[in-house]
Amino acid sequence: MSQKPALTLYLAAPRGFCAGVDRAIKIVEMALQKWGAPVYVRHEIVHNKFVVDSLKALGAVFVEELDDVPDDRPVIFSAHGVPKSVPAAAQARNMIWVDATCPLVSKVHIEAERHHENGLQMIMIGHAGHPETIGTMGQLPAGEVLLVETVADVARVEPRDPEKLAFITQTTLSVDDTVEIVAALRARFPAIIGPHKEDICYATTNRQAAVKAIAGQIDALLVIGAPNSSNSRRLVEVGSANGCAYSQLVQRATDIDWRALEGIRAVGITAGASAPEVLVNEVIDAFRARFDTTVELVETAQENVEFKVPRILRHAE
Ligand code: 2E4
Ligand code: SF4
Repeated sequence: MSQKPALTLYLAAPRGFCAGVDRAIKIVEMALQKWGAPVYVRHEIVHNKFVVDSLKALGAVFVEELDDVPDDRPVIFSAHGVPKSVPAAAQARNMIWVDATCPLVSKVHIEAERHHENGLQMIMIGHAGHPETIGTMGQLPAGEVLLVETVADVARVEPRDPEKLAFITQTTLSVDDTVEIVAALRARFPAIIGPHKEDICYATTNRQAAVKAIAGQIDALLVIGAPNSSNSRRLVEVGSANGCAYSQLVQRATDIDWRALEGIRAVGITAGASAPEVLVNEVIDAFRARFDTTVELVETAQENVEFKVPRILRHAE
């Protein structure tokens, strides 16, 4: 008989890679096939060290600025999006560039432009300094997009004309926190125009809903993801806010604090949109080594979204 303590792992679904991440990684792999190494990538293609290291091994070179890329090598822009100035600079240098911005982020860029053409100033709900926020704000001239991060920020923001305003959001925000920020915006600026709810994407929404479904029945939640991954960090917050006090971000199995899990009987596992399934399996295996583990899948939605890679990388049909 097994001497290991019994433990149930509730495996959230959907979890892990979304369509935008799948596409972005595929773009780097296909670019390496088409042009050979090195292919440069501006910023981590997605916020995951394991993914980045795997692509480095194939010949991708990751840099933070376009200035760090030689004129004669292809460059890929990360899934988070880039300010307009970046492709413009690549064009001016006659570089080959491929935009791996998730189409759902590009959709927000287009929304911002459309509002701007209609004479509206924008309020963006997002996290300061995050590459997606920088990229989206960088679609319009300076001063045309004002950033709010919290309900308190809404009281402080000073638009040019409260009658000519629209709002947009980052795609990876907390659904629940954003409801409150949008309500505060609508209360202070009744004329504000916006999307039906916000611009949070399907993958963010589904992963948060799956965590909510398990949070009440677990003693601990482990979110596999990176510290710089916004959507992964939001999953940790959703766990804590919905009844699981011990919610932790782990990059992989070696990050698990086993002493903190002593005596625990039910653990939830999920993964951010940039975290590969091999790391989920690694974590499950680490549990199996220490506990008599039963895995229960808790599936709250099914996803079948797929995005095409840019034409420049498609094989002749
Ligand atoms: C682009 C947009 O934005 P976040 O920090 O969550 O990015 P990450 O790379 O972790 O996830 C993929 C992604 C990329 C999400 N939204
Ligand atoms: Fe696109 Fe959403 Fe995935 Fe971000 S989390 S890459 S917006 S599908």
